[in-house]
Amino acid sequence: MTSPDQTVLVAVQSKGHVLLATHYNPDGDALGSLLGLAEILEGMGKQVLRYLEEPVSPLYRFLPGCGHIQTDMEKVRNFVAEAQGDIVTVCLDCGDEKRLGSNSQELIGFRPMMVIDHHQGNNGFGDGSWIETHRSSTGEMIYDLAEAMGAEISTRAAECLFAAISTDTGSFRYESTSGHTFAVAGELVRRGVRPEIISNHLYDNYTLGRLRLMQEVLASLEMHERDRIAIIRVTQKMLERTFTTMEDTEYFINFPRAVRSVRVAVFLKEVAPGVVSVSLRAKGQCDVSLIAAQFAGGGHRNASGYRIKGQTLDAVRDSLLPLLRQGISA
Ligand SMILES: [Mn+2]
Repeated sequence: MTSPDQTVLVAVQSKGHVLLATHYNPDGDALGSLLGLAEILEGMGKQVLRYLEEPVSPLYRFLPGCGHIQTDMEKVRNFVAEAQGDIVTVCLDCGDEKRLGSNSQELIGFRPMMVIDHHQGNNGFGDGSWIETHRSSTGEMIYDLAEAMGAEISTRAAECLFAAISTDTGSFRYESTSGHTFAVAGELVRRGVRPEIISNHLYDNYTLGRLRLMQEVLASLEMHERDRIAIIRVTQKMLERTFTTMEDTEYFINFPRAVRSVRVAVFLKEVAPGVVSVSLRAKGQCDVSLIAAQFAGGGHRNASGYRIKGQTLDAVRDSLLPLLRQGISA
């Protein structure tokens, strides 16, 4: 474990108002870090605004503090104005300023901005940044930030951070899961987290529609390169037929990834008409962050993604396959 960057630490500690933001389409780590840090800062007597571009997906609504999330930029502007300079913006789990979403330009203007993240290829936007790519999750870093500030971590905050770490490590299974990750998780449990309850919410709480959607998505499975590349897809039609949303596809990619022969699993998502989002998950040597970077995307060595407009799912697959072939044979 390393300690938090001093600029980030001092900025967060010294300001009375904190604006928190994360990437669009937030995952468990993004939300858990944001909500956990919000609880910690409020415990220190600070005014906090939890900003998200869109309302929280039902999957994560059990997280403490969800009800305080603001999606209205007007509220953000007022919060900033009322702070009269006694404010810092903290951007969490977001590797790139564009991933802040459709209001990124305006959010970037709320200075000073501090960045706390573990994504490879984070370009260090902001006035101060604390980026450690070997970390399991941003949630783990928030725990260390709280410790460094001498701040109390309530049960509510601990629940948020535990959910963040659990989701970003695939339930403490991925390569980035370190001894320190387990130590932090242990501390969070000591503060009142009940892992079985968090896991119930995260992993045993799905709708029947999601199971039917899974049926359709898994039926789309294609195997390439002697079963080393697995590709699944989801279309808007599938979502309509099963009364589900794109959020219901979370973790689907783990099924093809779990096949013994598979080196890279790909999930093609028609997120809107003419817009394809691509998720890549690798096992072993293939660095899929390099492949995503070729399409202006980003991520980690074993998990990355990108977006393409104006192409069919088949065309996106066809442009990706040659790079994957190279990646798995490198
Ligand atoms: Mn993360």
